[in-house]
Amino acid sequence: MIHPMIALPSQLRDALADGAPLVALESTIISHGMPYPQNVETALSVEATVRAAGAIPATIAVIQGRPTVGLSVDEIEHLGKRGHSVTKVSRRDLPRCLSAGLDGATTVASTMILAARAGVSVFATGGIGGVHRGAETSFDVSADLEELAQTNVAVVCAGAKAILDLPKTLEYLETKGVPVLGYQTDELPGFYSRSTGLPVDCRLDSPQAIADLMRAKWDFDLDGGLLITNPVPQAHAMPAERIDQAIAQALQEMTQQGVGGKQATPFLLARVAELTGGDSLATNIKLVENNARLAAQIAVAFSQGRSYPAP
Ligand code: PSU
Ligand code: MN
Repeated sequence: MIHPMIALPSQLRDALADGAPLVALESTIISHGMPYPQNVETALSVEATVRAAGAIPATIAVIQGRPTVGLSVDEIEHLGKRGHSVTKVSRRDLPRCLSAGLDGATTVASTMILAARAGVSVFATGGIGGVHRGAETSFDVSADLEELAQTNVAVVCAGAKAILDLPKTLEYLETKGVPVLGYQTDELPGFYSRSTGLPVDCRLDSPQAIADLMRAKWDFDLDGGLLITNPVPQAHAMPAERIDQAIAQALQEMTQQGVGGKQATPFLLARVAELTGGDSLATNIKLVENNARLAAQIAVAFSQGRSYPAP
């Protein structure tokens, strides 16, 4: 069940053997998604949130070429301090990172891969990557979407990042057969804001109902992930016009400066944080914590075994 190349601390190995609820957490959000020291503070508070909700956190990265599930505080601090100088590792970057013994911060896509190889079924992040605006000319579609199509992990997020083309992202997920669930909402959340006016395919109101749907999917050998979208709490949401304006300016600057490829998402997140005077960063931190709490509740329900009626 656990891939032999995965490194994990013995407490996590024992917890997995006991069927305890684990929640995977990514590391690109630490190195590339937020500035130091807020990135490290957030990574640690997110782990504490998972524990408080009764599950066990496992932050994931590649450490000196070892695919590692369950980073130490020192390893989290190391990735946070190195920031953009750590390699951002998605699916295509994993082989090089492993063969050269490098450190790598894992994106949603590669975190899903490592989680699945360790037998962790639930993963909390901020927002997934998706289809970028202008993808019809740039072809920029995040590898996160292909991973959701094929790897059996449920990803809890606050929607796709608002810097993206959300209708196209939803179309892509539909084509790939990825269920997009709304937790206590009928609408796709807008990451920094609570709603987008776009429908999710299914609203579910309890962690148990989500755990049941996950189990039914995988019991029937429908391989691939699920997207569980969880709106940012009202008290921390940003007004849509304010954030949209900052995103529009950041996108324009990105085009002018010729930024693209794997730098696109980190550039946009950092620029939007500057343009909003740090408000988008504060919202980002709150929504990740909120997702960690829901992911822990889903992991607890999922660990209790099948509760939907036997077919
Ligand atoms: N969500 C955040 N901040 C982030 C990311 C997600 O709140 O920094 C990261 C994730 O690791 C995601 C990546 O997988 O951005 C997407 O990058 P790209 O668009 O290059 O696939
Ligand atoms: Mn991309």
